[in-house]
Amino acid sequence: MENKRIADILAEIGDLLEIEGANAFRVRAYQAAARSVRDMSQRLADLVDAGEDLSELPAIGESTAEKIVEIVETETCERLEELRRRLPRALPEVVHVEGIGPKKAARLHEELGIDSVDDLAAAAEAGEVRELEGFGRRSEAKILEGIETLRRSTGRMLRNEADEHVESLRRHLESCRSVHRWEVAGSYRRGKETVGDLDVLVHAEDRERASEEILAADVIDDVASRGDERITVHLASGVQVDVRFFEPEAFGAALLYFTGSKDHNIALRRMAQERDWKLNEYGLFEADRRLAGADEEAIYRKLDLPWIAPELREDRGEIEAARRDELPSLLSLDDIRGDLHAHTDATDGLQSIDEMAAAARDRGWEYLAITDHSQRVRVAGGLDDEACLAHAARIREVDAAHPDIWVLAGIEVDILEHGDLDLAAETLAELDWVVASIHYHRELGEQAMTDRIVRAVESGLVHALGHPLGRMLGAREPLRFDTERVFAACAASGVCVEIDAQPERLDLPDTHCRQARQAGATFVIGTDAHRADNLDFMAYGVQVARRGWLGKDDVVNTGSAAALRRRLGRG
Ligand code: DGT
Ligand code: CA
Ligand code: CA
Ligand code: ZN
Repeated sequence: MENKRIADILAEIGDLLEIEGANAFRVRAYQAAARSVRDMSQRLADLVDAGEDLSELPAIGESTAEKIVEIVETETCERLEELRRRLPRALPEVVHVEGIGPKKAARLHEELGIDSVDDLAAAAEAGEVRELEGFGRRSEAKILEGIETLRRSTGRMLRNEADEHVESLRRHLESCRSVHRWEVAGSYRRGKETVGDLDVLVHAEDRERASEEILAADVIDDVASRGDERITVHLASGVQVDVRFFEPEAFGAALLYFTGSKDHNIALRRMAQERDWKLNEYGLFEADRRLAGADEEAIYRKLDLPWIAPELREDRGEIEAARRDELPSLLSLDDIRGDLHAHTDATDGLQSIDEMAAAARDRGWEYLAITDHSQRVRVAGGLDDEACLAHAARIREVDAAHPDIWVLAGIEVDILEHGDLDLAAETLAELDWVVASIHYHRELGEQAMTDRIVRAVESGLVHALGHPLGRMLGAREPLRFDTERVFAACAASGVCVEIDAQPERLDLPDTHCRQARQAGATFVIGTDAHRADNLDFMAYGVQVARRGWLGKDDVVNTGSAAALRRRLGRG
């Protein structure tokens, strides 16, 4: 049982309780617990097996802890089954459409008999939704857009979900005595922001035995096909895993082929053909003679290329760059020396300043900026000027108590509708680090949106533009604005462009990273952590940066605390 499924069940209970009009406190408790579970880096099922007290975990109370144990043991929970018996089955599905909360879902069900996303699409297309009080033409159009986004994303996992599955597979494959070597290829290895299925390559001398061992995994739900070369299975979550067997002399060629991307492979194969060679998943061949195949590097070398990092293999100019020996020297996770975007329990985070600081220090980082929300974000208990300054004073106390890490007093200040900032200039000037982000008024025209962001960037009060596109993968479309103008403004004003590393955001996306770099911008990778173990999201941000061709020098938080102090004029 993986964390994601536990989280989905808790979230569904919360949604159904809200539809029923249950006490708001209880609804929020389930939603907070669901989010907490979803972002947790440890496997809850392991903690349950070990008999740990789950109520010690952030946002998990005693009754939720009991439910989690029940879910791990029975794969469901009586509370959920009971709610489902009373309420229409498909409501939780409808709630996943952007702009539809549990209340609206309940009304759509009562008044139009909508029981599924398909029903909703049909009703919206027929113009029935706009007739309902409180919906209207615009929200009908938004619903259709939301359904589009949802449909496009179905079947793809976020990076943290993919990691959870890979971790389950790793535990199992390492216990299979006949499996001598295994690697995950495909989009997972290329570090793509979402992953469709997992492509696993295996070397085993005795394939028959290895297959038996592999198929004994309890994470495997069903076996779709089984042959001598390849096994296809589905995990309980529905994720497909293709396992392919290769011999050592072909393993590098297989890794290259199945890492892709397809376009990168095609370009390489063309280079081989120009030399009258053949490149496939078994090797690089001249007639029947294998020129290379055991490792990727040798194949690239034969083609007169240096090894190309998987994150770059998208046929976006990497082969040309490799040929000219101009591949970027990519950033790596070890280069990161701090995080400049984190929340605490002063707003919608789950842990204290002290706990966050200790966790950052435990990762060997030299600094951490605490950037809670400003007042406009009411749902998160955003801070007004007075509360912000009081919070800054507390952050500085914690900083003084931790001589081994610099805890910066910061804020994630909202960019208001016309580009004003949500806190007074005098307040912001008191702080060490200001991230400016958009959370509301997302529907402006492109011109107005561009002006708004540029105005905030040019205010002289902000250090970073937070999650610039404002997208949520599979759930919310990006804001529409002139990215070129905004990145140029960031470059000119010395405002860092953030790569928000939350797996559901990964914002900026890779292609925009390249565009922003072209415009001369500098970057910061922020975890946007809402709890201590979210600091691990940094790895996802680094992956995006690598896919965006960024090097160490492009990213501010690869510098030392001393360098950051100098940059901020606090030397
Ligand atoms: P995904 O799973 O949708 O996130 O994306 P990928 O890139 O993992 O794609 P997938 O799983 O369909 O195939 C894995 C790799 O196998 C792909 O990146 C390149 C290689 N591959 C698959 N089909 C072809 C093909 O028809 N031609 C070539 N050259 N390569 C292929
Ligand atoms: Ca794949
Ligand atoms: Ca595949
Ligand atoms: Zn934010």
